[in-house]
Amino acid sequence: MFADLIIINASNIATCRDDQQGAGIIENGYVAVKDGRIMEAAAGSPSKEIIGQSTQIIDASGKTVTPGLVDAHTHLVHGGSREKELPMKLKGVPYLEILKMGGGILSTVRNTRAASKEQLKEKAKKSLREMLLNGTTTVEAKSGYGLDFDTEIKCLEAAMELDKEQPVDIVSTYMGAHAVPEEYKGNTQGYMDFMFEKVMPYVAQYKLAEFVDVFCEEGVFSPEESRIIMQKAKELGFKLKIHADEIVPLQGAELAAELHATSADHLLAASDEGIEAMARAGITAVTLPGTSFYLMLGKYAQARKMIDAGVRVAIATDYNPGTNPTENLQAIMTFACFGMKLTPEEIIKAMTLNAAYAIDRQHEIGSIEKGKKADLVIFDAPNADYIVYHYGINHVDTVIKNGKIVVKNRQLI
Ligand code: IZC
Ligand code: ZN
Repeated sequence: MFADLIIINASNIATCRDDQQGAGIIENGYVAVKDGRIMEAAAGSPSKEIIGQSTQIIDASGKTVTPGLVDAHTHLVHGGSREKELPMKLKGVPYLEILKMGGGILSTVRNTRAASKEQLKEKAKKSLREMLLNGTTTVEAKSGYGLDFDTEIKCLEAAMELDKEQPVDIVSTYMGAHAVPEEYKGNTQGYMDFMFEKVMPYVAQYKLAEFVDVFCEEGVFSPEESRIIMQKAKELGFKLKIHADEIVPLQGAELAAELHATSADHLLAASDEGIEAMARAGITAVTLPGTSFYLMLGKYAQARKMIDAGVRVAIATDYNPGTNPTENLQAIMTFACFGMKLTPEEIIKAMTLNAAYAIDRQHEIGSIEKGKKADLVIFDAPNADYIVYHYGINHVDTVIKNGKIVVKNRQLI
């Protein structure tokens, strides 16, 4: 059987397979693709038997091949931006204080409500292009800047349409529990009832989201409220995520374990017991070191402790207009390295296979092994260390999505 496409002479191939140490590096090898799937990957050169007349050959001499990057935590669809909050941030006004004053998330809610679906799509499409050029082939996208029925649905529909209109795969999350909207100020219970009665059943019925996420944080949703929201989501058939222990320790990691969430995200203030509970329950930790940097927290999630405890650790951007406005996972690699002291191989695996686990796509994407989707990135870098070390620039040369070249010589095609 002839391959459709073969990447040859790759200096390094990070297979990111579960049964391999580190990132499962193959030196000087090739990757063959057939019908949009990985056919084989090995050291050396492909056998003549799989090279036909129409087999496309890409020479990756001096380059590194990885699975397509998976960004497992973003707030992709939103209106406006928040650069006007920079002076306040520099004066030291805390994030939760800005939110309390009606800024932060609530300012983005006003901009998102005012935008049309087409405007939101146009903005998100720009971000998706940026992501793809930087090597991201699958992205998780949360709603949560509408909060009212029409705007939440508008944002989820925008994500669903974008999934079909451009190459990056989108996995949707309903995050009505991102903040209590101004019209329900002081009436969190009323807002929860509204989500339970009006929004969540609709989102479930029309399959507008696969996950439900909750911002469990002081002054936002308490652990008790978060538990109720997550239980309700579970009853409706959603899989669960939680913004847990980001700023104030509230035993969010323990809650994720108790309710068997797919992932718990942030976790800067997670307790040792919470980490142990996550390991026992098999919850993927999504760490967001770009957010630690951008909020100037001087503190990162204890990724090493989590790994040692047996927790699967993913790394994502948290792309959003407030706490990490970047689509670029490569920049986050360097923060992960210096902030969380992970090795480049651990970081690549955390942004591919482990990130796939965080969105329940581990059987389809995240590693270079026979049968998986042929989502691949060729970095113009001789090894994973180099990508992380030479930071702030884009090393991506070629991106292959479902076996087709979608970025070539750093350009979208
Ligand atoms: O817009 O501030 N943490 N949600 C929870 C965010 C950050 C996004 C935002
Ligand atoms: Zn988030």
